[in-house]
Amino acid sequence: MKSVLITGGAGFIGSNLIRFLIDKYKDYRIINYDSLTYAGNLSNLEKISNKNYFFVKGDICDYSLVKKTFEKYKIDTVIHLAAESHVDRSIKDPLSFAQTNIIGTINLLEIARTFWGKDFLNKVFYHISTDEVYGSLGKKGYFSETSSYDPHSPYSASKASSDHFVRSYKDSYALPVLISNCSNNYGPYQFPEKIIPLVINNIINKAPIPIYGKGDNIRDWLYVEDHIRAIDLILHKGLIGETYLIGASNEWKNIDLVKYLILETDKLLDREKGFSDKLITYIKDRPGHDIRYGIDASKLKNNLGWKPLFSFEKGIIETINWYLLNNKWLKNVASGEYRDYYKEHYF
Ligand code: NAD
Ligand code: TDX
Repeated sequence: MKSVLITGGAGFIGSNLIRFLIDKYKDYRIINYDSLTYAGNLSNLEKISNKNYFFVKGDICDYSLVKKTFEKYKIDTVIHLAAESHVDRSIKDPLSFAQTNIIGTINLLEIARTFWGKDFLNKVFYHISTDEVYGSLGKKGYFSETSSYDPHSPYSASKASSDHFVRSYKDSYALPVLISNCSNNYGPYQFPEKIIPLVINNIINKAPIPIYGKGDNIRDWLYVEDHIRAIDLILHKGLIGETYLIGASNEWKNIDLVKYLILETDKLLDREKGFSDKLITYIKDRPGHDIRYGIDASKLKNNLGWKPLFSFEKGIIETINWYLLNNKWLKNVASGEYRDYYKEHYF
């Protein structure tokens, strides 16, 4: 039996990961440690009723609460997802990104190292990171595990720094670590500040769809469930100390992506073809906007046998349908009403 601390488990990827692990590993003890920022929402996990699942409301920067949690649940595995994750917010408020993404990560590393002592047998600290640490590609080439770090936003700089700290704990203390850097995810439970749920939400509400610059920046999209399956594989079969890149070779120009979302969402809403085209609104570009991300995931594919199961067509339809069916969830997180509820219960 493993005792797994998942940080950021109430967020988009974390909640999808917890549901997957609880379903697949009935005997694992899963501890979801999350401070419930605007992006964390326990209704993402409300259908879980499992005696091996525990929630701790706490900040990863809180040394004494993280330490107590390690002691109480005898943590042997950490999957670290908690982060401030939105690039635009990082440009407005870089300090909170440095605090959570850098200091929070060091805090966890230090507690894992001291709590586990010298006995690192069957222990693992798995750090979930992003391809944005590698910066921006031109028309050709792909990121790989040997690409140089070249972050351009406070978000990606803070994630790059956290990656370096994780690696330093491997080299300085022999802490058993794993790192994966994934491309852009999409799917159910993503906060509607990120482009895909934001566009779906604005189509539903007939609101303007903001496109930075000319809309010709490129992102490499992966369905969240394929990311989760990669995390599962890396956790159980990955070589300790290694880094793995995750991506589905699914690059889309932002404007093409938005037009595709409009086409499919209008269809599902029974609107005439092209109805929502008029919502497209070009706005001032994001500062430091990376041109292109593209992943070479051959290490993960060749060494661990991973491959994505969702085509983009299938993943997008699942995603749009989920947001249409869960319009109450969407309205709730977009309005912030759920935060008042949590204030009553947890603050
Ligand atoms: P998210 O913003 O949806 O969720 C982040 C979670 O972390 C929230 O539940 C939030 O409450 C929690 N959190 C934030 N600060 C905290 C703190 N100080 N202490 C405790 N909990 C805190 O993010 P996401 O999209 O699910 O991303 C999860 C991880 O995956 C992040 O580390 C991110 O960098 C990485 N990642 C995301 C993507 C993507 O496309 N979303 C791609 C690659 C990597
Ligand atoms: O309103 C918008 N208009 C727009 O044109 C928003 C929110 C975004 N965009 C563009 C910017 C990007 O080129 O769409 C693209 C995707 O933007 P985001 O959804 O904000 O994602 P990105 O900046 O690529 O970062 C994401 O992917 C990697 C996540 O937020 C990170 O957490 C993850 O690490």
